[in-house]
Amino acid sequence: MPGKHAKYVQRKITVPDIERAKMSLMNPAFIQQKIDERTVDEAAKPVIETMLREGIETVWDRFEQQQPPCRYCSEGISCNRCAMGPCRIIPEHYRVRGVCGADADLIVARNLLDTIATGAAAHSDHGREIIETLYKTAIGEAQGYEITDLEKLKRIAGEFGFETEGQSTEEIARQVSLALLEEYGTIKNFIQFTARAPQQTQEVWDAAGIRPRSVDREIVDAMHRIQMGVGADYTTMLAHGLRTALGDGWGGSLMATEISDVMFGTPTINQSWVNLGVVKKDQVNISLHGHNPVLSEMIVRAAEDPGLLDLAKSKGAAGINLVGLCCTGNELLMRKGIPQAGNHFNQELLIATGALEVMIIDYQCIFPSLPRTASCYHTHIVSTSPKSKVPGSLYYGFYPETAIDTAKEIIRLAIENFPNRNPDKVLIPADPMKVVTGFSVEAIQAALGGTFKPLVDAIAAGTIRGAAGVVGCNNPKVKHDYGHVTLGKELIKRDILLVETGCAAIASGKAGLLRPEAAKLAGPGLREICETLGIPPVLHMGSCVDCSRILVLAAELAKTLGVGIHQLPIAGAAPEWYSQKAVSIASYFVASGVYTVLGPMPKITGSGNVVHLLTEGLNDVVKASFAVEPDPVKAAELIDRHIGDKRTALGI
Ligand code: SF4
Ligand code: MSK
Repeated sequence: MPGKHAKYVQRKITVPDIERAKMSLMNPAFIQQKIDERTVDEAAKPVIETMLREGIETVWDRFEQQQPPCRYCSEGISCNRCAMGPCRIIPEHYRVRGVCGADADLIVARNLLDTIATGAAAHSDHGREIIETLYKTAIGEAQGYEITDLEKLKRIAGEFGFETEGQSTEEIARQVSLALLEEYGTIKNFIQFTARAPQQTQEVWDAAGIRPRSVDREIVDAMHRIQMGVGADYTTMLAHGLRTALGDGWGGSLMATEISDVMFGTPTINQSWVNLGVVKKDQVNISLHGHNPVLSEMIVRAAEDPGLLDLAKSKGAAGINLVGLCCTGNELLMRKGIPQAGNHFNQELLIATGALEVMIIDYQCIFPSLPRTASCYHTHIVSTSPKSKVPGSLYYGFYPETAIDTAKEIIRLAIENFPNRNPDKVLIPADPMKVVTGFSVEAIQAALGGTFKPLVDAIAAGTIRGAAGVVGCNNPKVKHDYGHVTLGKELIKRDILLVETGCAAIASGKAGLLRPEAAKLAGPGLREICETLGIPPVLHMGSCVDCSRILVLAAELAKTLGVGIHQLPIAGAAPEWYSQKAVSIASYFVASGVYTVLGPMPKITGSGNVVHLLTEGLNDVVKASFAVEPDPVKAAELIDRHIGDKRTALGI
């Protein structure tokens, strides 16, 4: 296979802290303290213990090695943007401007705009690849793909004014995919899907001058502004950050979600399992890690191939077990009920179960060090995207034209690797936790009887006080899953319905909050609604790009109520965020009118003006703002108070 390269040969992983941990084996209290500091995920704990004892490095070890962090970088007042620098703002040493003359406000705003644009680009480029696959499917050049949700495809065609009557499915798909690809650089000066927002929200954008003109244009404009000698006013830099993020939320991400639904099916409510216990001792285990369902959907199909199942049996395996990780996993869990091994900080631990034959990665949120971890086991890391070739992995370039063939080749590699498993190293640490998933906007609407009115009525009556979108990642600055789970429990207790995506949703799943039985942890109103409908109090809405589903849901609720999104008793939260993508998500939530509370502090504290603008000033611009609260109990109080204020303003 062209481009493939040999598996990384790993020297023994040794780092001082790990060595200390190994030496402390005689001190079980040391090991226990480390585990307790690191996670609340019960299935993860025995695996972390094994990795500590074996001296296998994890994200937590690397985090400890990086302490203490640079103060200037942490506050956002270091700049490495041009060759006159690097520069730092150190007021106590009279260094109040970089070499070019940029002050703290500008340096902080410029760094933040860079971060937002990076996140928006990642989501949107992912969306573009899915649309390109739809186009190739339409013209007969993609192998194994089909159009699954024709109704949604026609609905989108209608939004662009295309006639679908009498047209073949392929022709509609061709027209829609070309129209969506054009949205990346459209000259009509607005992104079509922004028209899905309530009129009042669109008016806010137009008054602020932040309705996105096209996906790529706002990202390129952001890159232009952060070039030395362009953007000089922190306020316009931040306003452009909101515009860029809106191009992600109502553009790149929403297109990714919609076309993934068209191709692979709009999720419906279904049941599955999560945590590291989904790995099976007697089967060939393959994990799918990353974000893009274009690859993983084909792996799912290829894994059903009778020839491959026979091959697995001939190697002594009872079958082929696919498990998800991060957002590729979320996509499969939502649509296919494929079990999910965990979220971001479970990726190294999954390898350390010793029972994983292959970890397939596409892109985003993948630790570049995974081959180092895998070298301690028999696991192969298989990278598949030319954008994300990881040194030490086996590279199988994945392209829609040869999708099924490549998928089968990777599965064959996993099967051939099964006999190399060392049974003495296998550690399947827990029984899997049941989850109910698949809450697309359409599935929620169907569960409510075809209209959002019952939900709006329940909110108006106060049975449900409001809703919160809890999203985002894991970050070693927060104990793994503690922020998500604590915030979730605190909010449902207050009769606030949760909609979740990404690693937040999986944290809730592992903690049992995605089961209808979790209704007993909710306040009386929410509990009653959940028990009547047989749904959990925390609804899993999908992957990171599916935060766009939360926007669409908010838009539908606002339209049903006849208000702008900013008037709804809703909020957003990202208690353990780490990624640039999460910054873009939080920014498009706020720009769409959703008050959003972050856990870890963004790198902005070096500018009081920027902090003030983001936490207060934006209320005058987009009628919503950010807050930062690392303590999830206090974050719940902030959200509760905000929802109370919005209810009062609505007179409900
Ligand atoms: Fe320094 Fe200005 Fe260059 Fe940044 S852009 S490195 S602040 S001279
Ligand atoms: S995977 S962006 S760690 S949610 Fe989408 Fe999780 Fe955050 Fe990645």
